[in-house]
Amino acid sequence: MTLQLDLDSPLMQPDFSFGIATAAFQIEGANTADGRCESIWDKFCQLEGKVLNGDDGSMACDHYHLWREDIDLIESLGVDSYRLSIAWPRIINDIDGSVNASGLAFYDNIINQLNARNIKVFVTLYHWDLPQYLEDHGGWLNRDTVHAFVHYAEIISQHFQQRIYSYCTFNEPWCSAYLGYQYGVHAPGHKSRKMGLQAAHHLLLAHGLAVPVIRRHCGGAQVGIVLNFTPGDSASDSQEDLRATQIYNDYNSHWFIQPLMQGSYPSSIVQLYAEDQPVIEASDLADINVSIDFLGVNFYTRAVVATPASNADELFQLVPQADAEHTDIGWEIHPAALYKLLTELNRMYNLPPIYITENGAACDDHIVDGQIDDQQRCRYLQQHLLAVEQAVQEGVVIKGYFAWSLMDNFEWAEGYSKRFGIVYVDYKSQKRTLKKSAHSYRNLLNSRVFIKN
Ligand code: IFM
Repeated sequence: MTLQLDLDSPLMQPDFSFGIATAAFQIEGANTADGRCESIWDKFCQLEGKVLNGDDGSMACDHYHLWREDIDLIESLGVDSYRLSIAWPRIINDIDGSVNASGLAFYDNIINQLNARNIKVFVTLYHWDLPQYLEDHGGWLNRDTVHAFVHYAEIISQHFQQRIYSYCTFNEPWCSAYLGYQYGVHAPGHKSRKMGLQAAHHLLLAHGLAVPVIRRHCGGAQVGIVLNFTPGDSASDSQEDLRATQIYNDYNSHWFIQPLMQGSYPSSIVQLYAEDQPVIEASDLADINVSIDFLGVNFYTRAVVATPASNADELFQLVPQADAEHTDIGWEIHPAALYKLLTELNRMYNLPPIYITENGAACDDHIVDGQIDDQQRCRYLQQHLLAVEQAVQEGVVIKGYFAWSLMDNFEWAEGYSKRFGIVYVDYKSQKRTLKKSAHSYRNLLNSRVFIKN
């Protein structure tokens, strides 16, 4: 299977941007170099049983030292854009808010190189690596963290201005809040719904307060946020399953997008989880509802949802789809859900332009005779590109697509066991080898040249 789109596809036009994405903690390593302070993920990795095989981010892809080669690699793929995150612990390494010049210098090098090569720079300010000194004071449960983030966002936007094409405040606040504070599977590992909802509120508020500050300094660059969606489909047409699915979607999707777009939280969740509601100050929802230039959508899979057994403490349950195809991380492959998600969000909300900021597959890749024939990933990417194309044809404004990820990397609680890269990483030698999907992505992108000229 090769990646292919018709030459007259809206995705093949010059105004549609193709890119590739990474995140700091997942690739950089060097987690004590040049004044970087500890993050919640450094600490979490040290706790027994939290990360598969006891893996950690101390080496990762050693991108901190191999960034020049990695930029060559990115350029060789022919992408228009590169989405990376900046590690807050490299920049503000002390609770007093002081700035670490070496941290800025590291990203200066990368961003200047990308600018010199005409690769648009999409930066995420927060991709989960909270400085541990803030977690020691309550992390995202403490409203002071909101202000610490705004300070950090100001430092970055003042420094980089329009050298960054697109500023994203947060990547997937659902993960930071729910996986980190409600389900305990991500750093910092708390387990309480009330904490999850409070953390979510503070993350959204930090976004809302940071946007005008970034705008003041960024010289007209785009400012937005990235949300992850695993949309729920009802297991049946029964009233009970439909209701459970609505609650699931309100809790997981609309709890995040509704305040951003409409300045309110879903009333179902406010009522159903009344005791767990966050502390919200009078102007918070108006602040969260700030206008943004783009919405990033990360999509991997869907969920099938049913009403739970009567004694369960959740109001919905997920129904495994044993007969469907899954990726190596156990996620169902269901590209139709991406099309449905995009068209539904477009109907429900007055959206800014969308970027698909992450989409990809974890596969059990192996090098055979120097090659990695990742057929499942190629199929996955092709099917999802067609879903995006279909949504655009139906009038959803989508300006770009980023494959996740440039190269295999630290997959959070799964450690290095899951490979999402289109480039294979041998972690012992740090050798990078293009997988078939990378060759195919490059061919697709290069085939656009005929249109552009
Ligand atoms: O690796 C992650 C990434 O950090 C955030 N989005 C989902 C990816 C796959 O789990």
